Amino acid sequence: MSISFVIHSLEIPLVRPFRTSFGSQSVRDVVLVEAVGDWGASGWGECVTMAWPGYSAEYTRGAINVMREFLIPTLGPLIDSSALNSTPAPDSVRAALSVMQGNPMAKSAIETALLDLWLKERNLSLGEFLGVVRDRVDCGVSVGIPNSLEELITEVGQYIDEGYRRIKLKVEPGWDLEALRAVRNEWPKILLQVDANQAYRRSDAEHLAKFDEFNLLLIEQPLPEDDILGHKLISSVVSTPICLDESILSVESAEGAIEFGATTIINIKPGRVGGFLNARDIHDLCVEKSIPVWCGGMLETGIGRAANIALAALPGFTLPGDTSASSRYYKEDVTQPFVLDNGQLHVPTGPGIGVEPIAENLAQMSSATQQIKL
Ligand code: OSB
Ligand code: MG
Repeated sequence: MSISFVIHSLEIPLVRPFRTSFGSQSVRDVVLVEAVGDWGASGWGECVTMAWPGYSAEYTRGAINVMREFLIPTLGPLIDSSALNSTPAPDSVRAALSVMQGNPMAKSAIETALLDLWLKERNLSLGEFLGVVRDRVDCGVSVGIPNSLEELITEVGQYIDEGYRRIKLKVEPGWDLEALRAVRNEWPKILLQVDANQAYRRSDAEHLAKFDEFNLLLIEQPLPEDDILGHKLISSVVSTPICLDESILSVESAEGAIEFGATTIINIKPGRVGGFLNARDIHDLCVEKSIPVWCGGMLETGIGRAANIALAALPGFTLPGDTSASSRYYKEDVTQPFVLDNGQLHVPTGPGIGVEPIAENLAQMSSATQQIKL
């Protein structure tokens, strides 16, 4: 049998610019990986890299390159040896990709495309495969750094009116206490948290302790990715729970950070940890260790979002995720839009990830398409 891959590059304007401590974007450069089986079906995965290495070392053009030159070719023998009309099993795909270091977002996109195809062959949904325990998930929303406090209040007010169950403010030195004070004054009771994307340093511990008065659910990734000791030091000065995002790259790094006392809550993003199998394994570890988890986001289109929502329906995901409706990001999504229903999104139930790109939208948003034959 044979499977070929198509890498679709898309550009989709965001409904508003999204600024974080690592930069700003107004257009999402999306990469969708399509695994095409020779029996006609396709599986889809989204590569969640940004255009530049600001969030992590991976970035879009590098990810496309590593997929084409190394990750897809390394799967050749596995795909060739699979039985007629059958996609290699998810575990074997993960094992084959693991001979290459790093590049978790690129690996995740390929693994998910093959997983989607494998699930479709079995008429199984990703949710059934992962073991979901609910049919809808609580949604939060991540609020970028705006130009003014007035803009912030307007934007947050709009999300609260739409029904979002938790607000996350992006912060950085110079945009933190005032923003928190303004939001807390307006809405004393909402679930509120912040994300610094590594913008502070160990010497900011006393400053971060001032966040405590705002009754936050958590402070996400205040320090650089590799500063595990720093996060432990910060948590001895700050009472608000510290939650790691960028620092958690595997089950082992999760276990290390938990045991060391650097984190008490974890943001799980399938792209950051190299796919849904690793994401599920980190979830299972966190359940065992009584560490609450929530599902992060990377401004995904409906393709990545559909799969994230299934993950977020696992039992350990006890906090609302950054799994927002399509309208939070895009005027038009590449799939049927995900629409908020009383602050929640429904877990897709169709085979595989449960959604497909709408051909017209894909064509219209597409900036380049690369066919890779094994
Ligand atoms: O750190 O969680 C983050 C978006 C891009 C890169 C990193 C992050 C984010 C978000 C938005 O916070 C989450 C989303 O709504 O998809
Ligand atoms: Mg984050």
